[in-house]
Amino acid sequence: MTTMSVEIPEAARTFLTAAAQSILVGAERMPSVGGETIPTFDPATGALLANIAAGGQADVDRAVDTAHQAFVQWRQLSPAARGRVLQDIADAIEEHAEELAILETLDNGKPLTESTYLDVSLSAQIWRYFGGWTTKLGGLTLPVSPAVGEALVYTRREPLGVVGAIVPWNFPLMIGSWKVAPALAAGNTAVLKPSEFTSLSALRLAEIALEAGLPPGVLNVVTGLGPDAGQALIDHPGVAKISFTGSTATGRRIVTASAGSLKKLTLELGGKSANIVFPDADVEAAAQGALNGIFLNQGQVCCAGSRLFVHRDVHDEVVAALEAEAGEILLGHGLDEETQMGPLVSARQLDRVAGYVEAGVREGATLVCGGERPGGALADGHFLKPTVFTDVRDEMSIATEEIFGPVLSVLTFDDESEAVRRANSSEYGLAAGVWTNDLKRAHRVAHALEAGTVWVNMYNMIDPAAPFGGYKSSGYGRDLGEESLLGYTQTKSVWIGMD
Ligand code: TXE
Repeated sequence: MTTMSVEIPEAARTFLTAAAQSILVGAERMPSVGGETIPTFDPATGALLANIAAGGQADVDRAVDTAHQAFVQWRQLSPAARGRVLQDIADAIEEHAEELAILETLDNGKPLTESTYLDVSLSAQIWRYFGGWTTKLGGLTLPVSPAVGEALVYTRREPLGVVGAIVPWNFPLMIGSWKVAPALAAGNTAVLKPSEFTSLSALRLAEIALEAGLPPGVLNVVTGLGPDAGQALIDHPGVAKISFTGSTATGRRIVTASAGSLKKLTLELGGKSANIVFPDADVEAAAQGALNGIFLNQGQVCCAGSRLFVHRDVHDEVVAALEAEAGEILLGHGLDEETQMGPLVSARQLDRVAGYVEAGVREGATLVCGGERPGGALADGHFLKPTVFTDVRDEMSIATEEIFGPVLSVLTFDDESEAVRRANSSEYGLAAGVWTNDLKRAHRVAHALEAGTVWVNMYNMIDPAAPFGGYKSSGYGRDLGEESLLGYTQTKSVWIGMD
């Protein structure tokens, strides 16, 4: 087990000292109108990292007004010019990669290698990808058949106005980017509300975007608690769309709040994704994929492969590999280069996950490894050892509810149709994994699974071009890809009389 060994750079220290001014409206950083702050902690040590502004209704009003003013010009900028700004932001993220990765690791706890090669790297790719779309977002000419005379009909993809992006704490920079970049590419302006647990990288991103040439007011950031700043954003009549990633409970609240104003919504909610290992798979690769599928980001991943269905014939082999490897994962401060797994984001999340471990034992599952907190130098952080349960039954809470932590439930199956049926029996449908060397089975099962993403012989892959989102209670609408871009537009049909 490791402790922090990487020095926090001067730029990041200065940024943290000024974090109380974490509301960014136009080109200005400011404290909240009410002057209140919320502490944010290093989850690896429990030490106070910074105080951020606790924004509320007045702050959201100011940000939405500013975003409306900026919308007038931003939507009229030529597509090429808009795309250029987004691509310059991508370059700037890469130039500031080290600083952004360190902030993300300090605030969220994840290992620096993950912040660097996943969060920051993908964020830059996302801005570049959507920057490329601005010049390709065209309409159609349509072959209409009017009863009288002739007409030319064409469609335009127009922006919605001000978009509210509400994001969680597990991938703050990346999820913030994958909501804001397509919104801006389509000509909208945005107010971003990061999670109160991890607001720093969103604020720094917005500053970097301004320095890279984004006109003031196009992207505003309001930090604060969900029931205050978040609720004010979802209730605001001037917000045309809410794009949200977070818990199913908050998602439902957003649907209710949007009923009056009929805001458009994209909701990416929880998951309980099935990862299925067939007996014809490369078992070693499957075990490795299962580990990656559950322990990435300490299991705080909406598409985590938290239900591992293993065919009875290869069950013992897979479980032996999981047990051996999980025990070797090095826990530590994310800023230590040797760390492979960091702490959970907060004491609340640790309690929640520990509660599920207790429930698993109580309900009769076998705890193969983990389940406890490490002591020594890590005792003050929100750490939990990588945990694997076997003998899990479908109805147990660890097989049905989203745990959002490093806890894997292994279930056994005997045939393909049974595996598909049980995988689909969840209320969620965000993602799934299939491990097989049988080509026909790979496609057959991928088509039968009720999930927005299916990975075959791989897991947890994300790309700016590939839509990401859920079936069933995992939400609706899609992030990423062309589909997400279209979700930030509305279609207008223009009729021209030709007689
Ligand atoms: O989520 P919340 P929490 C799941 C995961 C986790 C659980 C609770 O199972 O254990 O949710 O996490 C903002 N109006 N996921 O409580 O509250 C909030 O400030 C408007 C899965 O942190 O949904 C934050 O910015 N906004 C998920 C964002 O919503 C409100 C990722 C998400 O927080 C609000 C995170 C309100 N009334 C948690 N209340 C995933 N799908 O990846 C809160 N918020």
